[in-house]
Amino acid sequence: MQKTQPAKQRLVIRGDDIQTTDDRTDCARCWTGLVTRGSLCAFLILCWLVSAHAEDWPQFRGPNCSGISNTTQSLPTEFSDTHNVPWSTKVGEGVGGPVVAAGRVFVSGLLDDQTVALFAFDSTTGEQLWTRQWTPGLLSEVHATNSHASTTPAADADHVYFYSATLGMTALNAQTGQDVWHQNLPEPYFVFKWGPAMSPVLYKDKVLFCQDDDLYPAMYALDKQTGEILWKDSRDDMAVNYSHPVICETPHGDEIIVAGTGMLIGYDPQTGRRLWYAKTLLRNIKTTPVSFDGKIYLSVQSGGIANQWLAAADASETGNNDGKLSKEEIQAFVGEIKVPAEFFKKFDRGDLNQDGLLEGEELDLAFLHPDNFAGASFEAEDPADQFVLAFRGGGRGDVTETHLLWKQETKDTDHIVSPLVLDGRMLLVKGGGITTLFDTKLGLPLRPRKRIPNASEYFASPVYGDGKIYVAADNGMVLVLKNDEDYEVLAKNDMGESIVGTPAISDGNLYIRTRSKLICVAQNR
Ligand SMILES: [Ca+2]
Ligand SMILES: [Ca+2]
Repeated sequence: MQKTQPAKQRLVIRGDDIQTTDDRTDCARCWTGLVTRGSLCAFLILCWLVSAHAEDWPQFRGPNCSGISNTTQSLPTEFSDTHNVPWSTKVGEGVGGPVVAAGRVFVSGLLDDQTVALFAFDSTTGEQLWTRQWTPGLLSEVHATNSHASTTPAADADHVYFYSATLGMTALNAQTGQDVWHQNLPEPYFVFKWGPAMSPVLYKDKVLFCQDDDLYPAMYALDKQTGEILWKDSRDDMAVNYSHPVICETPHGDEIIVAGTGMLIGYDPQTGRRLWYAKTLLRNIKTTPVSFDGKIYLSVQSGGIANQWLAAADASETGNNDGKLSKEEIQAFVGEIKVPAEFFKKFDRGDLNQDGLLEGEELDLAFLHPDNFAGASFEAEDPADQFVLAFRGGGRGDVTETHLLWKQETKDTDHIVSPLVLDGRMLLVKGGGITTLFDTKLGLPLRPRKRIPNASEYFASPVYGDGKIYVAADNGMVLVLKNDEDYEVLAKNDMGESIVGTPAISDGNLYIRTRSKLICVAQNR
């Protein structure tokens, strides 16, 4: 049944211009779209992280980026893009997840090559509250899986925080969509087209933002009210990573934990000082750790990454496939946008024999910082190794040995999908639908690997609510697993379109961002 939107006034804001429309059809570019009507561990997640409302999903992967909702309401098992769907709407192309705060749901989208948008909807009715649009300017080519609308906003009852690589960080009034503050941040650069994908994370009075790119990797803490940079940690010792900050509550106070090249780092939230590090990770990490109860759980791999720099440019259509990397090949691979001279300084650093080519060890010398070689050192792990591991927070200095709780070698980590840690179990979902399970006390495998009945790539991370685990796949299926030791598959739901962004859960609703739509799913609707 078609739901008709009331012809009331809505704010439509483009850049700094605020327009008011009497009818959404007046503004085709707003993509207000079609709205249809059809239809135990959670409490361990630190409740103080959820400020405005107990069931908010304020940021990437929800409370503390854990994927775990403490919703007390029933969530649906069987659904589709039309069944058990109270509302759905087109929101442009994108891969960032939706967030929910104080009854509003926010999601970003790319409306065309030069229009990036942020939408605000009433989380129950789907009524569009406002939309903002910006012109992002010159955009680098990104990998087909990524998007120029790749980031997940963060939101509380007052503000929504939106990051875009070319626009920086903006805080908007959650109710009206009007600017509250803007903070310019260095535009990230990713030579191998993985592209930007980092999102803001909220902690008390701060907006945290980590961006490990190929030029100026850094971690920032901004003032929620003003956007002022309260502190910044230059992460020059990092290569490209895509891991979000999480909070660890320790006897010494809260710590901000960020995974990265060669190490896991614990930061002082007030000063940004590095309190501790654990040198156990490999070259790059794209999964986000899970932290609760003073512990941090990680899934890491560098399989295939040892040679990915070569594979990306030398073995591409624009390369000559000779096992060496030249500046010309990198430029040809990047295309028209000139590779920054700053980046080629790294190249020169690695080119030991100064023949203008990187090969073998020179690749690591170029792309890894000389002081942070943990992942590539011959004394350290084999770059192809994969692990699940757990640390205790609260250390100081090098805690590699002292705070490691356990470390388990595995062949079944995924390079993007973050683990779900719940009820003493750590669940991994890997491309192809392979699941593995470890106990969180000792890290021991709980059962042999098992395939869930949906062979697909997986980019979204699993989320939990109401005793069920939702696993969204690139092929548009959402698998629903029962949260017990067997992980029985309760349903396989077809959302009709690829899903890359991690779904959100709030107030008995599941919000699924497919490649072009935001779909609200709820029981018996
Ligand atoms: Ca070559
Ligand atoms: Ca060389």
